[in-house]
Amino acid sequence: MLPNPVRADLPTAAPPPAQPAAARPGRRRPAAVLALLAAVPVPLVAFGAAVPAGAAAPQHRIVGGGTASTADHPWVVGLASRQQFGSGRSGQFCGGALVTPTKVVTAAHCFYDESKGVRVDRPGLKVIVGRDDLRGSAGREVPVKAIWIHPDYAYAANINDVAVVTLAESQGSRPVLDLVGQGETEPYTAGTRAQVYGWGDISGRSEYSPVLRAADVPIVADQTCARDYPGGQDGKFDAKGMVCAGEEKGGKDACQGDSGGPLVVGGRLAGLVSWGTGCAEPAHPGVYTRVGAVADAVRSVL
Ligand code: 4AZ
Repeated sequence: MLPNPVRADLPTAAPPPAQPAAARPGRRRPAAVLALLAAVPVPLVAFGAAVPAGAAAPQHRIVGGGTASTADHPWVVGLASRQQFGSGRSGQFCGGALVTPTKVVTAAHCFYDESKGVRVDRPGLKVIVGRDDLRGSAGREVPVKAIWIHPDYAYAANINDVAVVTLAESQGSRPVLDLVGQGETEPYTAGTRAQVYGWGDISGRSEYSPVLRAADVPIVADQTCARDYPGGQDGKFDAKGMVCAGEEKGGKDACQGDSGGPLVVGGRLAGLVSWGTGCAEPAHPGVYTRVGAVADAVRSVL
């Protein structure tokens, strides 16, 4: 799920409107419901704020982990549309990873309307490079030349949720992230430590982080994830093209707004934030596009 677009009747400087937590379905679809709920905008006053000390434990734990820096992880980028999402957080709505000086790998669903399931333009799309704090102007906002969506991307089933964005300006010698190779299985061994990065929701209550965050999450066994997501309301896990990461007890996870962001194993791009039920809930780990399943297709357009 992407942050809600700023409605035309709201000042563009406003952050994405919040949704009532209780009513917000955990999964990023069906989003038609989300669109309706979004009609009651609540300004986010507590941007980046943690739950106050002594407050009752939230139902959805924060993503966990902590703040991170693009100085240490220079390949982490944000996708942004100030026109659509407002300028408060530089227009950020998804994450991605720089894999060559001109190519960013992200999720296909970042370019789909969540309420209709159709391909959409992101007006004035930019890739934000080298900016930890979205309230500032560090780094660059790089214009985009082309967007490739996996030809077999299936929106409703979340299959092949991968896209490649071509930058209009080369990032020169900026370090890039290598991809896990096609058919590799070792990076997906259960229990392997992985790191996920993003500026998404820190609480499951549409509190989008203004600063880059990272969490350390273990790879979940395919058979466990198949049990966690058997299909139906919670969505169906497909080990051919997906991988799960997170503690079975919950507590650390990717969330709304992190979509497309990198899941890194051993210093390589192993997954892309794709979907899941809620955020950081027990027995509902984050589901990622399995890069080892789409690496050849991605490489063909790099
Ligand atoms: C989303 O809505 C989303 N907890 C992303 C990741 C996860 C859930 C939802 C995983 O984009």
